[in-house]
Amino acid sequence: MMLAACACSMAGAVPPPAPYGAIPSKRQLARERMDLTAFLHFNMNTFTDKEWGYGDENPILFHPTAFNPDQIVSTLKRAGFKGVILTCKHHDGFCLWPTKATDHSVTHSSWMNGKGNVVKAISDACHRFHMKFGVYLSPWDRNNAAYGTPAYLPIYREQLRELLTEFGPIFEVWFDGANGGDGYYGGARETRQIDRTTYYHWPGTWQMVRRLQPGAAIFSDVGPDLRWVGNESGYAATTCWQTYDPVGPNGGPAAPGDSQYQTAGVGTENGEHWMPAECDVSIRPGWFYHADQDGSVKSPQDLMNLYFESVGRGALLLLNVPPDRQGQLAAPDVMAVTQFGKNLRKLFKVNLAASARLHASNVRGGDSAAYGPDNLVARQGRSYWATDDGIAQASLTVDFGRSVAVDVIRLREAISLGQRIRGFAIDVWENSAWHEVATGASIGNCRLVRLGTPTVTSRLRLRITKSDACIALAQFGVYAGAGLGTGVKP
Ligand code: FUL
Repeated sequence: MMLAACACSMAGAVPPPAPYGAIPSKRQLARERMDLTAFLHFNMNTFTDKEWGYGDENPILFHPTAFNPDQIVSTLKRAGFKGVILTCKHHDGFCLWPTKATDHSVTHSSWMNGKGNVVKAISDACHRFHMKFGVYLSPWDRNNAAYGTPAYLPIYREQLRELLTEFGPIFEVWFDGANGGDGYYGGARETRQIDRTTYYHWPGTWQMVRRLQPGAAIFSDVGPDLRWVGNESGYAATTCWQTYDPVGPNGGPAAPGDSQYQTAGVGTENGEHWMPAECDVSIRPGWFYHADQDGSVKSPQDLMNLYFESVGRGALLLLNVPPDRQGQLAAPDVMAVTQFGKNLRKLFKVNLAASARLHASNVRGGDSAAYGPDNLVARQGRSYWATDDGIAQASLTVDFGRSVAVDVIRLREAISLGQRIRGFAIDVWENSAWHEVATGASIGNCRLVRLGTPTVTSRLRLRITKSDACIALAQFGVYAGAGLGTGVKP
């Protein structure tokens, strides 16, 4: 008894690693844990077969024939998505809820005699299916007569206020970067340009989000919580830092619309701001549903590749699955996301490292209970393997005790302590020697390594080759490809 008590108090005495550099806020941490979310591009364009409406569309055209929010949300839930973001207003200005801030909304649609409310229906379905709900409210409004003048800002903010106060908790607010150009503008039919840095008073708008929905992550080209990855194809750079310091034109402050195509995918190593990348991509060629694209839906294997190139590089995947004119997900999309979800679950079902013997070359303070490698395979909790201060290179050996087919390795840093690791390598034991099979630089929230060629081995080794502070790794997973075309077929 005495001894056990003594060991406990000694374990408690080893202090945790100090955080390093920029660290995530609570809302960013919660958002990063979601990994996979869905975008719903569903609005006027669905009915006009367009991608960008001009703003002069007659509201009566919005008329889903069999709107079924439960079908949409439950399909995505079953496939493993953790939340959905709805295009409550796209660039054409049509609002999917009965807003008081413009007449251009469902109130003037023939659908449900003007009594429909898509935002409420989808957010209610999300609550029913335990999915999180987020909103996209296009800053650019090609319908509104006031767009381009100072009178538009209060209108935009009022729409945002309604969205943030009438539909329960919001997990993400998506601010698009497309800004100004030609449009209907209340009948003026002209081109209007705005100064994207000053026009929307972004700091004030973001403050409003903070006040009304403190848990919501704010996305834009330049954060502040999540950054655009710089492409709409769904991939992050192979090395993708969680930190990013966007720079505006001429070195000034950066605003949404200041697309940083070249730098956003990589981020800023050791940057000042924690701002992980989000990869938005559509399951179809377009963002909105077009019947003639039913044959061009991405396959489950395409989706798996996207997952590896986004989530697997420390970014988030926001996959657009656009409802059709009925107001449901179309059959090819349902099939693709459902199979993708099954494949994902199958792939990550058994962590081979959980039943292996793990040995770390260094354990912080020698305290295995608090910082030992077994924490890497713990199912729950926020525990991690950590090394002593000053130990920035270390190795972890995984002994399976038998030959196993290995295809995918998943690493996660303890990101609440910042992004620390700058280099790693994976070795497999073959012919009585270690052979390096993969290397990388960034880990962050998640790093997936596909070994590519079938690898049957009894031992595996992870080497952290470079870290800016002592190592704090939260997860080490080893998975067989399960015949999913990711490599080994066991
Ligand atoms: C872009 C928009 O212009 C597209 O229509 C779409 O909404 C995409 C997600 O963002 O900037």
